[in-house]
Amino acid sequence: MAEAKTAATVAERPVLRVLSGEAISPPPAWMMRQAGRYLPEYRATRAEAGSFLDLCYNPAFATEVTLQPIRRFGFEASILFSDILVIPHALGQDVRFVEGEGPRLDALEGRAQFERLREAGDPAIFSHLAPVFEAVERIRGALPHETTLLGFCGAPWTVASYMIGGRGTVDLAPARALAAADPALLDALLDRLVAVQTEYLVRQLRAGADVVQIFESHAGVLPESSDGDALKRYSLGPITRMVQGVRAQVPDAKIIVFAKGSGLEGHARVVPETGASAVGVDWGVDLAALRARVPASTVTQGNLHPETLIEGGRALDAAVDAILAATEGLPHIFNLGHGITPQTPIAHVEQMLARLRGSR
Ligand code: 1CP
Repeated sequence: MAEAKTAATVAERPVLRVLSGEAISPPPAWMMRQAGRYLPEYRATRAEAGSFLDLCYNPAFATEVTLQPIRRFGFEASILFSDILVIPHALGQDVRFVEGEGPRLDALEGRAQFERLREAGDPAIFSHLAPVFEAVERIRGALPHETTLLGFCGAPWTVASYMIGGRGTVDLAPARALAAADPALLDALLDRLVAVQTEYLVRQLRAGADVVQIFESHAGVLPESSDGDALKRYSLGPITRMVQGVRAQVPDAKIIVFAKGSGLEGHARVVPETGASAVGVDWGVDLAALRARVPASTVTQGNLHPETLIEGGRALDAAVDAILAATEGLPHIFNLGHGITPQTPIAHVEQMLARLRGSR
């Protein structure tokens, strides 16, 4: 079971302090996709585990790869190693990860496939996901006390887009076509994802996650909405229902929402509309402009461009400095503006942290 989040625990975990509104200098840091193929120790564990899903569903291996970036870099937060697509898998959809290509699902093309999915209350969903909760418990037990543990899931629209398209696509054409052809079906799918994933996040929090992050990786590509507010209709609306549903069971839950591609205005809407504790900022947004646009009390996270991390050198130092300048005296968690990529040199991650930690 999770430890009680006493005031003392919060005081000892810098990421939780920032999420409670405190500005810390230098800001605590972690990286999206911090466990992954840029690390030789990850590649070794991955080879031992077998398939990508075998790694996700094996609590011992999932714990090991979650801890690897903490041991190597001492990040202030750790993120559960899993994937947003374990949810379609738990709903009964076929999910595979093809080496070098990414995820492949049996595309959900219409009502016949939807009706074969498990219903939200089906206990089989959570017995399928039991290894994830076991991993969360083990990770929390193994982490340094001061390190915050994040759980996560995908936002309903992003997960639905993979379920409908069967794979990642740039323009999400299959999901947008379904929205036009059968809007009620898309709504039913989004509703099911809201219900299942609300429970999923609650169980991660109860297993020991301190914080959860909702990844809306495809907030920049949405179907048209008759009321002209597609961001609310497909993205922020379902996310809001999840935030409220989680808080109905875990009243003080800390929730970060990352709505990639939603632009400056979309990012500015995240906290006021969803009630999230913080907004994750993608690399396409000018962080200084966003900070000028939102109240000083808003907690932000981000947003170093992953390509700048690959480039290294003076460009990297300058980009770290710019993030610090934009967030000075404000509650901010240092991160990338999207996931780290496999070709990133480890020395550049070290350089990034040295610049950050030497900045005081
Ligand atoms: O073995 C491998 O290295 C496979 C690559 C990989 C990894 C390391 C995939 C396949 N998923 C993951 C882990 C993962 N995925 C984490 C782990 C925790 C961490 O260290 O950050 C998290 C949080 C995710 C979340 C995820 N999966 C998102 C949302 C965030 C984002 O990057 O936008 C998405 C969209 C996915 C789907 C997915 N899983 C994997 C890939 C390559 C993709 C993207 C596919 C595509 O759009 O084409």
